[in-house]
Amino acid sequence: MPDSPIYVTKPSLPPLDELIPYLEKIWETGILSNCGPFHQELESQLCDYLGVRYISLFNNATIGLMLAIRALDLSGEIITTPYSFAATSQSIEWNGAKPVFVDVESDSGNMDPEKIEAAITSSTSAIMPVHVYGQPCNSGRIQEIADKHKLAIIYDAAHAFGIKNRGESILNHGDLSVVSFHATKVFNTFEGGAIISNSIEMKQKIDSLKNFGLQGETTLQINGLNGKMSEVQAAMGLIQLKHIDKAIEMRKQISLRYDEGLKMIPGLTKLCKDSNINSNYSYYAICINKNCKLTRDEVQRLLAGEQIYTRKYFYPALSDFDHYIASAQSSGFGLTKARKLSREVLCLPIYPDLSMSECDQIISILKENL
Ligand code: T4K
Repeated sequence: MPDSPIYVTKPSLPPLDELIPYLEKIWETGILSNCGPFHQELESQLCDYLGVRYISLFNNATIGLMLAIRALDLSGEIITTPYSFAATSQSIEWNGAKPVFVDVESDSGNMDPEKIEAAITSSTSAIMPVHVYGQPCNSGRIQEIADKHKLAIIYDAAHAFGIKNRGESILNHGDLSVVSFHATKVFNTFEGGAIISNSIEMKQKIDSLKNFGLQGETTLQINGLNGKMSEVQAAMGLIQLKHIDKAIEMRKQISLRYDEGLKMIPGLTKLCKDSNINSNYSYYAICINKNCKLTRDEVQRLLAGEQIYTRKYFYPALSDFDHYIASAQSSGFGLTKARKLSREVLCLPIYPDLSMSECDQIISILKENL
């Protein structure tokens, strides 16, 4: 048993003394919020780091998703994935639109592009896929379908900080992408998030929307919200950026250790479609199928008995929540792969401070019992 409990993740925190000069500056200037100097600097540095043109910082990704939908004036039905976190479908509903769930690919957990067209109706305005665990969606195919039917695309890229495919940021795909900087994410600003857009006009619209929809003091362009990131959060982001490459490298080493240690266990596979991307190693998701000695839930209980706390991201599938079940069933789209994954996937602990010996303990418990 480990000396202290191991959770699925633990936030990366920089040395506290690196934050002090930033706090002193904030105290000196009295600028706490409303797109101050740290906020502007973080936007600029993130554009360079991520390889994107325009970024708008947010207080969290959920508000970012809600305002991304508002920025594109979407309504009616939005096609999305049931294999995600509640924020994906909730952001659609907060805009008075209806989430329509289509099934996923079993080897990635991402929306299956070939299921989209059957779900398009005259009310469909957009597609909202999720890059689950940071694995890129098949965005080329999704774009083709969106172009053919004149639909917008918003990527829920909450897990996709820094992911590149053949050297290009996947955050540039679609009309807008929304990334999360929550405490449990690879890059955290305590809470936080951002919308990536492709034009200065769209960035200006989003920046207005997150500031109540105001344009200057006397004009309200549209109903907005308060989605602004504070200066303390932005300062945290500036410091985190100095450490992010090292943090991702440490995650990579843990991921490789799991790959090696878990490869021969019957009925246990890693959920990973594309190993040729620059991953951020944010999640280590395993699939435990019927050929395994124990079920997924039994494996979770076994590890919990050893103070190792895994998570069933994403169980239940969104379409199986009471709130959605009736409409998901009446749509008639089989969601069997999403349901199967939600019953079989377990996310193992992965974070920079997880020691190799703790990682080895987890591997040993699984090898001895499965
Ligand atoms: N879209 C997708 C696809 C998402 O996955 C999410 C969020 C969003 C959109 C929305 O993004 P944000 O609006 O949050 O920016 C967590 C997170 O709260 C949530 O951000 C995340 N996805 C979701 C997948 O997971 P919980 O309920 O699992 O978190 P919690 O509190 O149980 O934390 C897990 C473990 O992490 C704990 O056992 C201990 C550790 N932990 C957590 C926190 C918050 C810490 O050590 N320190 C901490 O401060 O939801």
